Amino acid sequence: MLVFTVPKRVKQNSRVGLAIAYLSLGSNLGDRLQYLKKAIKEIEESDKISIKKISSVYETKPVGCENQPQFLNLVLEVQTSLGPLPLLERLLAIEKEMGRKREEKWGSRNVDVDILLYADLIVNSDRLAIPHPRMHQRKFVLVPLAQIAPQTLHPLLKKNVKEILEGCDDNSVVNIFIEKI
Ligand code: GSY
Repeated sequence: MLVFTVPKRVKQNSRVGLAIAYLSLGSNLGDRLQYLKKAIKEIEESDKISIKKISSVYETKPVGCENQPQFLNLVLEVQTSLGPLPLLERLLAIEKEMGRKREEKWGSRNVDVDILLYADLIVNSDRLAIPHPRMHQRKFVLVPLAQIAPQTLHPLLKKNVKEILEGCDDNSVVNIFIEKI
């Protein structure tokens, strides 16, 4: 069952039903930059999603799946009139169109797209957890997110992204690979 908890007024423009969400993109197979570019294009061309900000691209060591190639990671700020689940469906469809198979949870991937935050919603369901349950522990997420949204609040931790990054004890190296994709 889908449980939505709305801690306070949903930061959504109720007249037009628009929400700001943050997405994490990663690739560690083949032409990683091309895969990220293609995923960005697919997201931008999606109905009801528009991209507002794009972080730099960072090269990062794999976390949780150590014997794998290095990742390229970035974060997008999007505005969407899709709810969290329809947004997830659209992102999964893009991953699938781009050839991602999700059989292996920690396997290499040509592209992976995760929802980090969706307005100030808290979602806990079998299919979706928002905020992303590990985002506060991962520098490969926090560094690009802090670049484009340092003041954005994590609705569970009640801290902004900059504060979470400063307190994060992941000491993996997250280097800029290219400033502007
Ligand atoms: O959760 C996204 C996939 N992923 C990544 C990633 O995107 N970047 C890094 N550095 N490590 C990762 N481990 C996994 S799983």
